[in-house]
Amino acid sequence: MSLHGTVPVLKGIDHTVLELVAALNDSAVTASEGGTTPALVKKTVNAFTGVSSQQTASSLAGCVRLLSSSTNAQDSSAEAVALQDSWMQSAEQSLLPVLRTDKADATSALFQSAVADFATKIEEYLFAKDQTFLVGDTVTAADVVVGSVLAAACSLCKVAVGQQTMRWLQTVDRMCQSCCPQQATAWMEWMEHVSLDEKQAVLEKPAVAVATPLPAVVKAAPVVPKAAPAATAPVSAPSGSTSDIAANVGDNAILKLLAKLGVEHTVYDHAASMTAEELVVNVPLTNAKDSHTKNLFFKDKKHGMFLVTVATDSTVNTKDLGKLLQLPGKVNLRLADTALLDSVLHVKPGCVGPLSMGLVQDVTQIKMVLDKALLTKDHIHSHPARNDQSVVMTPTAMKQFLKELKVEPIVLEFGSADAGAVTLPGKAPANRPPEAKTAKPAAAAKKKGDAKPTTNINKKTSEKGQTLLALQWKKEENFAQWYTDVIVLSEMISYYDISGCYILRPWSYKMWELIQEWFNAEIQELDVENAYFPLFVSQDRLEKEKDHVAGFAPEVAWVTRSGEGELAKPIAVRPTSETIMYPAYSDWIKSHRDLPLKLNQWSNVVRWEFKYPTPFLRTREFLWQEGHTAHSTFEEANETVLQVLDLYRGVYEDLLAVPVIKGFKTEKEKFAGGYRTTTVEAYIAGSGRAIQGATSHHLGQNFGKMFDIKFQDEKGESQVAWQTSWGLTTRTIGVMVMVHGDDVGLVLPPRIAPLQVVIVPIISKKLKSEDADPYCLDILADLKKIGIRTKYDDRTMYNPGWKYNHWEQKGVPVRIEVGPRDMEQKSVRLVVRHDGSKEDFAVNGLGAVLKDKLVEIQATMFAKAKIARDSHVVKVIDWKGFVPELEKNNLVLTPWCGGENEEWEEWVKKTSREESLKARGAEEEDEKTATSVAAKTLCIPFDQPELPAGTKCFASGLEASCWVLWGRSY
Ligand code: 87F
Repeated sequence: MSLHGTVPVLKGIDHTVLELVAALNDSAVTASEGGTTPALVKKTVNAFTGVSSQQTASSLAGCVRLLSSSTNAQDSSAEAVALQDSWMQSAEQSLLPVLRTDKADATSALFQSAVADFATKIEEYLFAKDQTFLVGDTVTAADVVVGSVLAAACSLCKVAVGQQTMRWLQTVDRMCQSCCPQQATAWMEWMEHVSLDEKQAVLEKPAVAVATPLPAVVKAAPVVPKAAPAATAPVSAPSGSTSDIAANVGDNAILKLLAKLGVEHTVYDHAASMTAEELVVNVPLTNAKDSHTKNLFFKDKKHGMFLVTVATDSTVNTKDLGKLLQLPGKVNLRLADTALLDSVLHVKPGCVGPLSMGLVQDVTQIKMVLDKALLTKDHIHSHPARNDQSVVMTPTAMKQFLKELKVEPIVLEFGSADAGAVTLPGKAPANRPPEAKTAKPAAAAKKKGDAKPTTNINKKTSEKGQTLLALQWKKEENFAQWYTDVIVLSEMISYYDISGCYILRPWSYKMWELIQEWFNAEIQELDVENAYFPLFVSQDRLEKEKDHVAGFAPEVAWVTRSGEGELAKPIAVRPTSETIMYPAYSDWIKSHRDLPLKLNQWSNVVRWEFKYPTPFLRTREFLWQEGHTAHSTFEEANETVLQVLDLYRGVYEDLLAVPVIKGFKTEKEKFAGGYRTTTVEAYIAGSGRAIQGATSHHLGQNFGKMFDIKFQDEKGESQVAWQTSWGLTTRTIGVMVMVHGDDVGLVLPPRIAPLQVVIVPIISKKLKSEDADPYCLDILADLKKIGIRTKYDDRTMYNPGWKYNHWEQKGVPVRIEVGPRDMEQKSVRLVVRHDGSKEDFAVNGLGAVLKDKLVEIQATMFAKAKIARDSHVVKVIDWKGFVPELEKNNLVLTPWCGGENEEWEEWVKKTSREESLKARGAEEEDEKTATSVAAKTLCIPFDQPELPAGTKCFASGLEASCWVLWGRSY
């Protein structure tokens, strides 16, 4: 059998596969045909010894394709093809995400679970063929490749394969042996080295970490199958080489600390487990006197923070904890949220443990509570700030560790719910191996009429093979978690180790560039020029006009050192640039001929906030544009303020398809340094909150006076300049995500989409990529020519289903599918992201159709968001109806006394907060929460409904002067 035809399918796969393909083409025969397969096997295995797991993973994917195309020759029934397709899809979905993560090393849980999935899929496939397919049949060169790769990958990451797969591997082995017995390869050695019985035993036993205390930090290391790979590794104690230790410990601050403190411990890897319950199931412990830990991090407004660590079979009753701890007065212990975990313990959810104390800057901030039962164990297993590893130590070592940190734990007795087995709904009892490891392949189970094997992993965590494939939270279920899922999964954001700082990946940065491009073109029309001012501001300058910074001072970040030395005077990092720019304005502006001066700068600013951060919405460093203009008259400045405000409306409504309400800020909410602040306010239905989109300030002459920005008018008289300032930040992007995203992921309005159209060829045995390529490339060229941001996804290692999912998560507005029938009919199928609609169109004239389609999508998305927003704006004329409407997630428009009656604004804020908390049965709010239940004024909308004479303010009962819009806000 010749494999020439498969070469193009492998295009884009790494060199290892190309090498394999070259070898296959050299041999061009199957093992059963008595060709050169042993040499091929040798080459194959050599290729996998010492290569990275990324290469292994991508090679596996290539091999799946090879196997599929070669097995097609044997069985082309619809059923076989469908099975092969589903096998391929599943294998690729499990392997390829791994390939794409930076965690892809052979010891990682992700890699292991991907290989396990791959092996399971082969098993399912073989079962589906009634145990005859490939077993005892002709062995193809592709089987040899897949077999070798599977053996190599399994031994690399120590995942055991199923019985049927073993039989198939043995058949492959036997065939190769009979063909050329002298050629011993690492793979064959492995095959011979471990008997089927042993492998079966491995299958029946769970992966167990045997906690043998070792003197040094030791980490499980991949066993490279140079000689005989250790197939029994899952039951062996963690072991590793010194270089592995260095490499792995080097990355982990806690492991480094343990080593530095000389605390005796061992480390092992396991499946990522978000909760203690999962750990118990995923990583059963052989020694009944060992225990994992269950950890709860609480915050109480009055009593501070508590890290509670108990044995997994102890129960913590939050209500009684205050009593147990003998806390005086009112106790309101609440579980800390992600942001607090991040800022104080520096860990992600699911990774908390007693060792987290090692990362805490000021341990006196936290009271550590330790379960007495843990101290009676032989060993305590706990996470080193990552939940796919555990550190094993004796209670004495744990105490030593805490002592070194100067942490004095409060030791308490907690009751046990049910000593021994913690059985969770749908999960295996603790003394049984995880079902995923022993489950019958789904196909086999189905055949026998069994119930579908239940997964042992909580829905909210990494399901095998789905780790990176789906959102874990629905938008309605948990909006904040959903948001985090969306921005991470769509590759917009990566987290960073400084709280409140995030990496903007190309997908989101491109959106910012599109905003910049549009905004730059618009401000150019207003004769605004771009410039750049320094990042730093001297203390003298910043504090010269104390009034300006007064309220903001706590947020200013200072540089106090360079290298080892202290700076003579600290310098501030710009939180905004008035104090940097206006002294220069004072120098530059002398005469009315120097006006107007209209400058804009694109930059980053730093505001060291202490409220919980939210990517894009509230971050310590953010990107923005800040415009600063100086004019000779009030009116001219006013015109600029309103022109820019309309550009902000344009960014939101026209680019981001997010409706906004324009208005004036009240005196209380305006920028204190200015005369009047205008704003655009958006509404986020998912959280029922409003958010300030951008502000444009009329500064009056305040800053002109402060910074001596004066000019001689035409009459030669000295005048103070009238100024404006205005800013728009990367918050725009977060608002757009929140407004449009759905339970699949991001949904992008076309004008802000880095890619507007993606072309996906439906490659199958009916359509080869070499045939699809010219067809799709022509479409690509046509669309690009007319300015549509288009990509042809011709990657061969991903199947169409994977690509659909990927681009949907990234929110690409339109997908073009090209299948064999489309090609025959010279058409394509368009699938629209925001509503899932599908329609076929002729290729001829497709560009024009798509141009219209994108405009239509943009308009429909805006209309949809506007309907959602409008349905949440209600009018209320008396106090009675106010809080109930807020509780319904509404923005509330009320008659307002305003003006000098500023104190009523504070009254509404305070009273609405109290009433809301009462309605919810809660006592108080965390002051750090970025999302208070109190109502704030959003704006006095420009667009005012009629206010009949004599209308009273809804709060004060005084004469109303206008309508004001209220809401809970970010
Ligand atoms: C934080 C620290 C120091 C906001 C701050 O809105 C100073 C400030 O002046 C500060 N946070 N502000 C107000 C910024 C006003 C204004 N600046 C130019 C804008 C638009 C762009």
